[in-house]
Amino acid sequence: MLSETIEKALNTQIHLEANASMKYLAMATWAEVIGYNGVAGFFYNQSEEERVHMLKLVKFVNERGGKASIPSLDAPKDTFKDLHELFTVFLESEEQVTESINHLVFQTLEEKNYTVHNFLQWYVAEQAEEESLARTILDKLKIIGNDKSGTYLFDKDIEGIVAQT
Ligand code: OFO
Repeated sequence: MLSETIEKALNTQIHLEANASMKYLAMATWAEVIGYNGVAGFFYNQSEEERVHMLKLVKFVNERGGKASIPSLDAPKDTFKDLHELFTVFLESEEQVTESINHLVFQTLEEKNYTVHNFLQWYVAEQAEEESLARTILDKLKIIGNDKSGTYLFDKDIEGIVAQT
């Protein structure tokens, strides 16, 4: 069973994951229109992943005797100065999701709800992975700076990251 507090917190998480999916879709669109096809592929992929994260939560809440609430979504930012800003927004979004997951984990410990605690471990690991990926990409972009051929190669390179996921 889910307490009211945990059900509410899980529903907040559903909202965050759904918003992340839309944010990344807007980022994919921005990149695709400019011609960064590798980056667009990366964010289409991320958007899909976030939808899967959301669905996992929806099913879990419903199976545990709660009711998933399907949120209306915020309009995502869809214009970016450059790739550096794009990936900075990505990192910030992931940090926000991590903070929320950590708080949720804390709440499950307070309530001694080990079933939900256990379920959330997958999200804890996923967040660590996503944050470190965002940081690695930002480091690369810092090295590239304004170099045009470096940016071209970066866009090609990132296709490899999509292929691995
Ligand atoms: Fe689901 O928010 Fe990141 O991965």
